[in-house]
Amino acid sequence: MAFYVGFDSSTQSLTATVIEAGDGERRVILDATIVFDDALPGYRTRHGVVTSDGRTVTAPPGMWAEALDLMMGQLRDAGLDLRRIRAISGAAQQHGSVYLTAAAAPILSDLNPQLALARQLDGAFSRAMSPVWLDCSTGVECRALTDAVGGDAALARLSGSRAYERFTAAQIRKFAVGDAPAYAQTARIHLVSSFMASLLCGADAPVEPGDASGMNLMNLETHEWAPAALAATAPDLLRRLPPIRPSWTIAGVLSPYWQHRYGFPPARIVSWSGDNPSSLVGLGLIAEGQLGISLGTSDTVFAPRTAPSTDPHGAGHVFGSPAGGYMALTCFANGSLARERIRARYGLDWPAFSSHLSATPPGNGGGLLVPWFVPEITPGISRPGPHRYALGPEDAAANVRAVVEGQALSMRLFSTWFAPEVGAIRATGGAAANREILQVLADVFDAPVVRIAPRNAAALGAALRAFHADRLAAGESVPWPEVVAGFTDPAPDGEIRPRPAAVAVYAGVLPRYAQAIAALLNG
Ligand code: ADP
Ligand code: XUL
Repeated sequence: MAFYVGFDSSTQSLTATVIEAGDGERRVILDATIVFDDALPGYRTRHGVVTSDGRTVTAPPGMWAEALDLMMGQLRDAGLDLRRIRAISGAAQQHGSVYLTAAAAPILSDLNPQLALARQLDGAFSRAMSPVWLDCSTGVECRALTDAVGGDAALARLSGSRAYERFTAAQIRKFAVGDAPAYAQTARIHLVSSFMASLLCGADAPVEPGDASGMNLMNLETHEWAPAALAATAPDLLRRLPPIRPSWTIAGVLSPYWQHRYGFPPARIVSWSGDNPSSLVGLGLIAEGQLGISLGTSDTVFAPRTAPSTDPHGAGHVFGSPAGGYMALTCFANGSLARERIRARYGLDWPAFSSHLSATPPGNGGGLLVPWFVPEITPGISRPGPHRYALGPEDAAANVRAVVEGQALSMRLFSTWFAPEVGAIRATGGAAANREILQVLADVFDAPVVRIAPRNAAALGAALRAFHADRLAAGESVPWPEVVAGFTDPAPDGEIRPRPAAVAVYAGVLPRYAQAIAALLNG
């Protein structure tokens, strides 16, 4: 049977998930991760990024390329029968952008298999560092875009979101205005996703509607670049953007570099998507009704939607779904980074963090924490600072509970616009390994939380998308429920049920937490 590879090029790491799929057995056969800070220390990232002035957050695109090269070597060495790989796709952190010179296209199409990939990319980048989703340095650019397009509501109707600092339009504008000569040298602006796909095909890959809707540049309904948004962003932008093609587009085949360097076959390369849209597929959320929560570097809450209706309060997004239709999403910057701040402050490892959660009561005896350790996306807070209420900073256990409760309450509060009632939650991301954290989510949302067996839903979603697109290209349209069947079923020990007494406590805490946030926003 055929193998399909899915990558997840996320903030802190690159994961590859290989599945076997077809008519018979369906299983995950390999799952490998390269952590950027550990494997590639020469790039001097911390948690995969470089933060300069607290607001400008970037990453070196050469690091992502080098990680891909390392990972392809690991797949070769894993003892897989590479010849059975039929198609490859991927997911990447959303919104980040990669700026290529005119020299990039010939470099990518003519890579020397004797030499490492990253060494050959000199001259390919017109912007050395790529802005990533944690960046919040583009307030001025967001205002200019909003004014030009006719206000927050008009931009949200057009593109699925009001202007956001991390979205690609504002980042492109900052570069075009701040470094016009380098912008003039830019022949192509890729998303991280389409950049990675281009490395695999050795040619320019398209973007797809799921990830393109994180740019503030695409008309969400027609899936075309929106002329008004392009004009308000930067001069002569259209020719610098890749075409938008359906998510199941075959972007090309694996280039000779990978074939000769590692012995891969000319597998089909399917358009890469964003990590959240890909997680939607990897969690099996292909029909309305269930909620997904990803506890990665960011925390995100999302759900599939048939209509593109946006958040009336402007705090969330609507993206295209790579399975067709739409998805609603709310994103929090203070996810794992905030949990790790608390963990580091009290010198805890994850088991000790979990023990503190188990030893403290739901509601935390009234102690609350609004966990804005870094500038927050939802709600938009540019001046960070955690805010404690009836909570002493010296009590490690109470602070552990408070950070997790504050995050779960925020997730509940800011997802009611698309999920007023929650039937069940499917969880993924590094922190979904932590049962005690998931228990707090189950109690706050009053809904069971299930995990699926594969660890990384974004990479699994990419492998499933590769399978779907490969079959489609061969003339067989496999319905999505069949694509995900057998891969996204709840893990045997996976379900965490809400506890009625805790649910009642949180029903009382939620309005208090909402008031605290409202006061901070007004103050
Ligand atoms: P991303 O895909 O955004 O790079 P991941 O989904 O891989 O991030 O999650 C990485 C994070 O998971 C780490 O930064 C760490 O904080 C968190 N993590 C890992 N194990 C645990 C655990 N047992 N409990 C809580 N958090 C954990
Ligand atoms: C979503 C977002 C983050 C990144 C993280 O809008 O900004 O979840 O995709 O990888």
